[in-house]
Amino acid sequence: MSGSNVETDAVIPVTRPSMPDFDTYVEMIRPLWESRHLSNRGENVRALEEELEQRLHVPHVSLLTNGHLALETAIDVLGLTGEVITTPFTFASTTHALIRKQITPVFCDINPVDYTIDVNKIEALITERTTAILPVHVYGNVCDVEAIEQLAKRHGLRVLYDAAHAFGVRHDGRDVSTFGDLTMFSFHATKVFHTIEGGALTFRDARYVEAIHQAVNFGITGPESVESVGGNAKMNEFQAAMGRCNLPRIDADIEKRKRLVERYDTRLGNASFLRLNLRNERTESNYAYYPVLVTKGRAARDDMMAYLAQHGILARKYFYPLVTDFSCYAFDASVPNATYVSDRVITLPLYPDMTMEMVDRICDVILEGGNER
Ligand code: T4K
Repeated sequence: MSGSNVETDAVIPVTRPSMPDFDTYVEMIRPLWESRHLSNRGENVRALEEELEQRLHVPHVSLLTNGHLALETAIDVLGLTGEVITTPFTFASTTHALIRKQITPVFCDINPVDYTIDVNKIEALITERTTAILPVHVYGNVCDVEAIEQLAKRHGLRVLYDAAHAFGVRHDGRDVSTFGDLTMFSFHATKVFHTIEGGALTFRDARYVEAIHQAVNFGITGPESVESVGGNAKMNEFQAAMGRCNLPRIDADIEKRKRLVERYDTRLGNASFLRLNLRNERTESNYAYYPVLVTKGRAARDDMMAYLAQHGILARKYFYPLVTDFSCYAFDASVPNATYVSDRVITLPLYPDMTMEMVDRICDVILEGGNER
């Protein structure tokens, strides 16, 4: 077999953070040496919240130190208890946040089309202990937000979206930040938009503003007043400065991602042993990830992963194992679609600094070796 190999070609990671111009960042943080205001809602945090409200067309953005603490904070602010219906096809954080807040996760299967929560299976899981639904816009694929809203209304449930993958995604022209009671974003280094580490909660209802401020800063409301038992989940000024440098670059980054995705689609579209991520025509994607399913099954997928690694291509299995199979949990849940997808998925490298030649190299390797697997 010809094709690239690890001896001759550089390693390609699954992702690499997009970085602003170094001097631009230095200029952004230079005033901090003068002001010494490094944390606790400084100028950059307040400015970035406003800039994000404009960018995402959402009335309220609250910044937090990371996406996971944003989820835990949202659970507190919404007053969730009892059971919450969620998906097993996600990063550990989604379920961990529930468990760490003494909530029982109830796992709903995903739909086999876009891998988001199967809205036809939610209702059967609702009990008198259910307080909310926690769906995930996995890979930036938007959940069936209309059906979820109707279900939540009918049963008096809250909706907290995990939009860690969905920064800047629009559905029917509406930004994902505006759905549900609260939406959580991750601004981790590996995300489409990042603040090194970071996260946000977005929402339309102004009464959450004060509740979140208290929850992320020990419940402090003034120099001599502490009104609630909050924690510490504040974003600092260096994180926010990184976000302010990255935000003006985000559209160009998404455009670069789009072109790379189109190339992958063209090159891999006819590979009989793969199933590509189907994009919904109603959704404007951010092209956050490039998942493919190796249709034959888990052994073929694992073989393909090893073969890619031999060629210096460090793909990942986002998300395998399913949360329900983590050794810290081992939940007994019937989630056949999630199991099917998790056993077959590979997320291929995708980040704005990638070149078309790198995509071609990855596709050459896959197409040359794929049929043998
Ligand atoms: N909900 C969902 C659905 C999520 O996907 C996540 C996070 C969360 C909630 C929680 O949000 P945060 O609390 O993280 O804000 C990575 C990320 O660490 C994690 O943020 C992300 N999801 C998850 C999908 O991916 P790992 O364990 O795969 O990261 P790691 O260190 O193996 O890095 C992946 C690749 O990125 C490597 O090839 C190296 C490269 N990389 C990574 C970092 C951290 C860099 O080039 N530079 C870097 O600084 O979890």
